[in-house]
Amino acid sequence: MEEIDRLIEKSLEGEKLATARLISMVERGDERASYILRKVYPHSGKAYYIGVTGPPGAGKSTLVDRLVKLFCVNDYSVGVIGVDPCSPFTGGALLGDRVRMNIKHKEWDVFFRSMSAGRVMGGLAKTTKEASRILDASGRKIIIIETVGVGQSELDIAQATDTVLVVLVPESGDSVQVMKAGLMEIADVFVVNKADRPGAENIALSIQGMLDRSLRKREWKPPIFLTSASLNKGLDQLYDGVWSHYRHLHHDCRLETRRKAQLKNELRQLIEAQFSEVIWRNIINNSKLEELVEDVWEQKIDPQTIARKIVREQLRDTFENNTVG
Ligand SMILES: Nc1nc2c(ncn2[C@@H]2O[C@H](COP(=O)(O)OP(=O)(O)OP(=O)(O)O)[C@@H](O)[C@H]2O)c(=O)[nH]1
Ligand SMILES: [Mg+2]
Repeated sequence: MEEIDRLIEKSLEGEKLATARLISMVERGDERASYILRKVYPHSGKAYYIGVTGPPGAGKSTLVDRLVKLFCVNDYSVGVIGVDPCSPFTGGALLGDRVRMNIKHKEWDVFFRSMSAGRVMGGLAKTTKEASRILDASGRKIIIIETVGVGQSELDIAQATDTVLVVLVPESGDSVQVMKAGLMEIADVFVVNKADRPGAENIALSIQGMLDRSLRKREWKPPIFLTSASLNKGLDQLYDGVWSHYRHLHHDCRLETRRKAQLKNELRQLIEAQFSEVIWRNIINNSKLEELVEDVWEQKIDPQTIARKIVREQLRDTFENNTVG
């Protein structure tokens, strides 16, 4: 048996080290990555995916840490992926998180992994999804993905998980800001953390007000929990709240609908990525683009026509030479 097959087999049996090695390969864009993903895919899809997002420093990691413990106490195997959308230079904090969590959970069988933009080849969202599938196939029943809610990352987390926890703090400011961040739309469960500080009730009320005023018809009304992760307060209620969303998803094929919508998006992105790779392969190699610019500049041809022509030629060449990978 090939070494890679042995590694895959061990990971599927739940061995942590093998799983970690597979994830590393996928992360750095190893040539065996697509083989690995093809082999593990049929074994994935059994885990419950939970996303945790919110502003920097809201207490997400502390909260995840507490939730992990509750899942472990209840005999669930857990995998955690911490996503750092920032550059490798600011990635130090996350590594700190991971180490801290690892120490706390020495007694539990938890798989922790951090992903940072600086290390990952081929897109953080894509790699996070791939890594979580490997974890899923390795038998982790609960997969938690933590990401800082800045910009695109919170939308990505909604694309990759079954239940999204949006963590806010009393300082999160007025509700308008919450809405601007796009967090309102993706939240399945709201958490007002650091409830030991003043203003927690107020922010909970303004979230509630916004939910009530929201025009969108919702099958699920996102509950709001007040927690104090560092003081271990409100965690049991939150834990139950997460499971109630899980139960909601298991009625009327909602989970299936959600995951299929995610798959549709994923496929669209992958097809687009492959398509543009095929299109650009030769054009970039031949530095043909400059020549085309000259033609357009001299008004020999218009941009629309040339773009269409290029795509047509490129696709024809690709299929005739049978170079589609
Ligand atoms: N007062 C108070 N502090 C808290 C609470 N939860 C977490 N903290 C503190 O807030 C700080 C940030 O906590 P983290 O868990 O690292 O926050 P985070 O959201 O994961 O941070 P990033 O991943 O860097 O965005 C730490 O010093 C925690 O001890 C809480 O409920 N109350
Ligand atoms: Mg964190």
